[in-house]
Amino acid sequence: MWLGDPMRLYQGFWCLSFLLESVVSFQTHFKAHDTDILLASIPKTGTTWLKSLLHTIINRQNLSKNCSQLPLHTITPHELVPHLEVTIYKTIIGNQPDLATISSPRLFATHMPYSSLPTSIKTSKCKIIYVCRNPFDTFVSLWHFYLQFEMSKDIKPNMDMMEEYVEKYCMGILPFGPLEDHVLGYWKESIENPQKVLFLEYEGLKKEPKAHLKKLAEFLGIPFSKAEEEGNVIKDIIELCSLKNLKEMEVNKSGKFYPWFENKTLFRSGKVGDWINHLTPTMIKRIDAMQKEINKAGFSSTYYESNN
Ligand code: PAP
Repeated sequence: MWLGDPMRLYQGFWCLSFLLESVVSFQTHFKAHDTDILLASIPKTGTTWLKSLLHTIINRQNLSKNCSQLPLHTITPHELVPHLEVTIYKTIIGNQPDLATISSPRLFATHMPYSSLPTSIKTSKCKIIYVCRNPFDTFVSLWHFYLQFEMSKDIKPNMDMMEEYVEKYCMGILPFGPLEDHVLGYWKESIENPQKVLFLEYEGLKKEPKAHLKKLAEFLGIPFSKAEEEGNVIKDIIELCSLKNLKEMEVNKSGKFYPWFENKTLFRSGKVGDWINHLTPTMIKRIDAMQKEINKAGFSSTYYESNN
């Protein structure tokens, strides 16, 4: 269970039970195109932000339009860049979704670990962007988010319970976890196959947004022109997709794109290092030990270090 939500161990990862059928359907039926772009992440590591950025970078010719006509103003980032297992194959269970009519590049997202992606994603030339986040803030974000989940509404959290969940998290028992396998799977692929997988860090995007946007656009084969770089295009994209801006948009303030939670739940503080205000020294020590294991297995972050 993850805060009221049953999970099943499937192909070595913890799958929320209500998504199992759609996960299998996605694995069985999805056929990647060479031009597809896939955003991959474990929940709460920057998915919504990257969805907004990717959609805006790809459709940046729209930036010259009146600002209120931009799709992000009326459509949630999660509808603009749908999750394959959470949205596309979930709503159409039993039927084949017609993905052929979507114009290219098709932009999708997934929370699945690399090892469980459908073969056609791995064998085609489609591109994968992976975003990870420091494990402390990721836990705090997960904790806050799931307590607002429909299925968790009767749970009264306390410190003992939070400690129990830190332990679960560090043992790999979290939606789409273990975290270690998730990060390492995409990390290794990004090292072996850098044309295929671009590995990004939430903290890096916060610290050096312009450099990251340039890297993203280059990776996608649509680099910013000299005129765009010298003008306001990159700055405008960063501004449009900022947490402050998205949080204020009516479409994100109200309503439910997913039946399980309100859109506004996806926009909280977005602060790097906010974990210090929520975790006890024991919890910090435990998560730090997990991070050290991830580092030992070959991943090293450019933007944060182990605390001890
Ligand atoms: P998901 O995987 O369920 O879609 P995801 O978007 O990855 O969730 O995570 C939400 C986190 O990203 C929240 O972090 P917090 O709990 O620490 O505050 C949310 O605030 C943050 N977030 C959402 N949009 C943005 C954005 N535009 N810029 C930076 N952070 C953002």
